[in-house]
Amino acid sequence: MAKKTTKRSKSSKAKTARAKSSRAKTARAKNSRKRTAKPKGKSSTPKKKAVKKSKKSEESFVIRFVRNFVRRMINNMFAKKKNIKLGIYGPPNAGKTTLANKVCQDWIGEKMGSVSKVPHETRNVNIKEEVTIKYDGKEMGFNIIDTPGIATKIDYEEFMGFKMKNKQAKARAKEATKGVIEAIKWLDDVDVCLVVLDSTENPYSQVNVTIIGNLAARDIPVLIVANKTDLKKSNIKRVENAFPQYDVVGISADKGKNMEEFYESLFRLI
Ligand SMILES: Nc1nc2c(ncn2[C@@H]2O[C@H](COP(=O)(O)OP(=O)(O)OP(=O)(O)O)[C@@H](O)[C@H]2O)c(=O)[nH]1
Ligand SMILES: [Mg+2]
Repeated sequence: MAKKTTKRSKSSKAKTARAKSSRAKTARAKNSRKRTAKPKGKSSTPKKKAVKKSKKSEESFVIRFVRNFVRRMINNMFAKKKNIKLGIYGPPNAGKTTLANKVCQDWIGEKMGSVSKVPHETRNVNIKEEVTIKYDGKEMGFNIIDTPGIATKIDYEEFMGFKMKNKQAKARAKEATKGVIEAIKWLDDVDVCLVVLDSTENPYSQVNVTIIGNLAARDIPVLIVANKTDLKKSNIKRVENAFPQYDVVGISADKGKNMEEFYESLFRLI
């Protein structure tokens, strides 16, 4: 019995010692945490601390401002200049591609697409990117978008009049129809627009009114180009009277006539 008692008291003594030492450890740890969190000394008075804090935050604000300013400067230096998306719209055969070619030849020395007296020569939207045009000391970058001619009716028999076989004429009509849809879809993506009209023809057509009405509804700035002024039947006044609310410039894209005034009008538009 006595042995048992001694054993129990020994183990309970050991337990008490372990508990004591663990309590001491916890207390030391608490103290050390306290010391780290709140250092004592003269400089720790609340007022001085607040001044230090505000100085620190002022400093970090200045550093942040300078760092962001430098970052913005670097980004601007290397940022790609935004090109203006210039849509070229109009009825078939008005000379849209001839004008696109003239502009590209003037500024990048290359052509954009094929030209033909057969309507609907352009049946896909063609884009020439990053064409820089200069006028009167100013410089602007354009993505030139040449579109298929817009028509309300496409008849394959019309192409057969240009010595095309039935199958070829039907295929062209199908492609031309798709092209019109593609051109209309692209209206969502253009920033400014040239509407090219054949100045020898009646401007009051359903197609012309639909194109210009569509652009007006979308608030897209429009310059009307009365093309083919080299031809005797050309009548710029008639185009101006048909669309009095728009700037009209008369040119011959084919002969390169009045291109200076064209570029001036284009820069005025933007
Ligand atoms: N006389 C004259 N003919 C021109 C002028 N511009 C274009 N043409 C002619 O008009 C025809 C049609 O020219 P395009 O440039 O293919 O016309 P488009 O508007 O692109 O036609 P689509 O692609 O069919 O919609 C071609 O025979 C051109 O040579 C011009 O200023 N004067
Ligand atoms: Mg064309």
